[in-house]
Amino acid sequence: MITVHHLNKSRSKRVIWLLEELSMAYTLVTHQRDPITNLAPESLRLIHPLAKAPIIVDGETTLCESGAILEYILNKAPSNQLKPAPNTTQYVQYLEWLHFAEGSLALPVISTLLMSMETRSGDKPLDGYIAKEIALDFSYIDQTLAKQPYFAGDEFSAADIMMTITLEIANNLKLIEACSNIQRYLEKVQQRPAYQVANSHG
Ligand SMILES: N[C@@H](CCC(=O)N[C@@H](CS)C(=O)NCC(=O)O)C(=O)O
Repeated sequence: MITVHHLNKSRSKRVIWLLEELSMAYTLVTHQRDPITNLAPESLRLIHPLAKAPIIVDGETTLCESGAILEYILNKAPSNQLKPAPNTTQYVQYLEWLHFAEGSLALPVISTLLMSMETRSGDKPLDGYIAKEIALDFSYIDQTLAKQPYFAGDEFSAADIMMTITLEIANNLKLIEACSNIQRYLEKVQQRPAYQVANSHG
């Protein structure tokens, strides 16, 4: 059985959400962030040298990186759910968004989060670059969700799980208040019972 090492308020919500959607059994081990530094505790470093959540352990396998973990779990899932069939247009969209969440969108969003915690004053040379990327990315996302209900088309998929967590961070940072399609989308996916189980773990 898969053990999920969950860190409160982190991307490990993606892994719990996916396992709940697939009704797959798992064991949950929760680690708490340091209340002052907000970093992961030493207990996570004992599981994997990178000490970043999520991490899963499955028999002899230990794996970090949320996108890789989602693909690993989907390959083990008893049915071909939450992933469009290869050689379809939906699959191409699925691949793009599955990787876009961490590959492109996380950089400007997490940089904004870190800069919001910065207490030193002075020039912030990356501001211009980040603002440009934020405007470009969220306009593309909002236009996509104006055309279709989910990232891979008409059906909910694991790409939605990857994207939602980054969109939630952006929403907390008030980066997407004007994006009405993203707002409607978030309200919809947050109603899913599997999401609510994942969210209840903090
Ligand atoms: N790209 C990685 C990012 C992993 C990551 O940065 N995790 C954060 C939580 S969302 C973490 O563990 N932070 C605690 C720390 O850096 O000490 C993924 O998608 O899994």
